[in-house]
Amino acid sequence: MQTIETDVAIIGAGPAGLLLSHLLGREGVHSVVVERRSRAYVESRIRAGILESAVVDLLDEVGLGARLRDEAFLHKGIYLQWPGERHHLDFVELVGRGVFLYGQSELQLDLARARDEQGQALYYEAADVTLHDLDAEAPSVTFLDAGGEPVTLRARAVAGCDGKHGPSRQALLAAAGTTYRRDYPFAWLGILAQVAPSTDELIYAWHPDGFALHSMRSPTVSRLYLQVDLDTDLEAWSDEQIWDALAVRLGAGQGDWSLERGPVLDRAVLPFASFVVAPMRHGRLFLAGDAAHTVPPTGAKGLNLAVADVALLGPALVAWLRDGDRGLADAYSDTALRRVWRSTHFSWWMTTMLHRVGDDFDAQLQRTQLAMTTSSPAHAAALAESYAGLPIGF
Ligand code: RFL
Ligand code: PHB
Repeated sequence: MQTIETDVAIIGAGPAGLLLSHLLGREGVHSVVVERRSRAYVESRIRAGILESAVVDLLDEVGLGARLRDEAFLHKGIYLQWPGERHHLDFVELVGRGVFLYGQSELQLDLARARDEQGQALYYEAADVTLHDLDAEAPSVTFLDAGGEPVTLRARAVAGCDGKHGPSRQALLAAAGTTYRRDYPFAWLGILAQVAPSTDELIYAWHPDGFALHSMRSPTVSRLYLQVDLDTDLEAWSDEQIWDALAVRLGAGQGDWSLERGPVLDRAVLPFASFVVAPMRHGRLFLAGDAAHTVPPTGAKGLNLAVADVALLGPALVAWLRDGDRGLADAYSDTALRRVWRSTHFSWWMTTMLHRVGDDFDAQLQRTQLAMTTSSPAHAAALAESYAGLPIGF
């Protein structure tokens, strides 16, 4: 049995966990990261695509911006559409800032390289990760390393950055806390396709058949989503059926717009849910990112929220563990939850406005909401302010 002493045991090597270790390392606070999956798996997961400008600024400030600044695409806004109409909302005009298109897998690579450079202690393929003594001065985390050998991390604090399905949230809830939850009666079918995007900025489409989204990853790779039923069998959809449904819902053939098709590189059904755990801290356990909250992807907030949590948690742990000042750590949960609930509300609102639920009354309200949002500068600015994101530390 190997025992390792550290300041912070970080569970999960997703964006939240790796960024936290980076922020702590810059300030001389030691951490060890424990991840269930292999490095190759973590780095190839296809997930979010949109970064808020305050998030990009933050990454830049902490030395992670070089490739991002070079390769990310600035999007001034989005298109909102419904049959027969497409409207562009220009966030830069409306609220003075846009968003950046940069795949989560790219950010994951940047973070991992930065951790390599610092010689970060990081265990991939860890099994049976278990948290202990979270109320005590010296909490610990035990696991089996990739070779099956038992390891104990003795820490001063534990950061649960282990996503929706990790053990940290359960550990917190076993001691305290409440889960607020909303399930949605649909899912997204997402594809990644080897084809140039048919649009310069993202298209969010309301359609009687269901929602569709045209996003992208690069000038040659497109990312598209369709609203589908919860129990959808991925195999029941051929690539051609997916493209046909996307073409109808995105309005191909209306005016002179068409949807280019290409080979499908990846496809998945993404379940939809929203939950928030409060408080985000118990004793010496702090939750950050998807471990503490999950939003439906319609508002492009999941990754941004994970970064924003860690931007608070990093300095809070430094102030406490290095400088002996507990103020920020004690305030962490309340401060983080302000933004979490704002983003949860926005994600719920976008989801509710754009997804078909089969009720004609709802459909009329959605159409009215869309018309209002695209015709009234005040309504448009409200969407833009939330989508482009609040300052870190809001
Ligand atoms: P992550 O990225 O899920 O990382 C958590 C890490 O913890 C590991 N883990 C464990 N490690 C040790 N022991 C255990 N027992 C563990 N259990 C889990 C996991 O393997 C993982 O590496 O959480 P983090 O860092 O908080 O980052 C949050 C973002 O990843 C997330 O909010 C977004 O990607 C959500 N999301 C999307 N957001 C968007 O804004 N737009 C999207 O298009 C979008 N697509 C997605 C998504 C999330 C998905 N998931 C979680 C299923 C697509 C998918 C498939
Ligand atoms: C994506 O590019 O994967 C993406 C973008 C915006 C969203 C959801 C997903 O709202």
